[in-house]
Amino acid sequence: MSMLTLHHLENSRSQRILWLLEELGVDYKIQSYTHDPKTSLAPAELFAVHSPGKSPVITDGDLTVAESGAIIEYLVAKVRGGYLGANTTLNLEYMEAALGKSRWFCGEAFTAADIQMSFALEAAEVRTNLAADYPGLAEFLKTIRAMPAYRKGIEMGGPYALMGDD
Ligand SMILES: N[C@@H](CCC(=O)N[C@@H](CS)C(=O)NCC(=O)O)C(=O)O
Repeated sequence: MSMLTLHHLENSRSQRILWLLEELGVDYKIQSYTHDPKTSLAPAELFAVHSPGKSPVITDGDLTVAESGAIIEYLVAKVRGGYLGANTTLNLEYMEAALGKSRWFCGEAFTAADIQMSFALEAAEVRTNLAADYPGLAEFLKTIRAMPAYRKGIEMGGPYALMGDD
């Protein structure tokens, strides 16, 4: 797939997209355009990329995105989504491996560390397919949810929206 390209018109609001690309550390290339010296409009080459002939415009593979706001949202989602997704996976894999080595997070006995870890896992359960991808972590949640003190805590605190059905 071809590299993300910013179609950049000189002296224009496209400058903000250059700044954002640099902030996000995205790999990109610039296709530069200059204003028509007679009309001050964008050159015909920019109209060929996207018919209104305005900059900024980005192309990313087969996709063309115009309008500054849409471009900003696209770039932020593309980079942050990838970053968060990759880190979530790394952390869940690490926790799954830990529970592969011992019954609880700090060994064979239940400790407060398990209470500390529970929230991240309950949050992950809502956003991932924990049962299929991380069976050890899913089993951990099932086990803690059957513990009397956990259940009493739910009773004391009222409905807990992160919880699964079981
Ligand atoms: N609402 C658009 C406006 C884009 C726009 O008007 N860009 C100007 C440069 S600041 C442009 O391409 N002018 C060239 C022309 O009108 O031919 C956005 O924010 O992306």
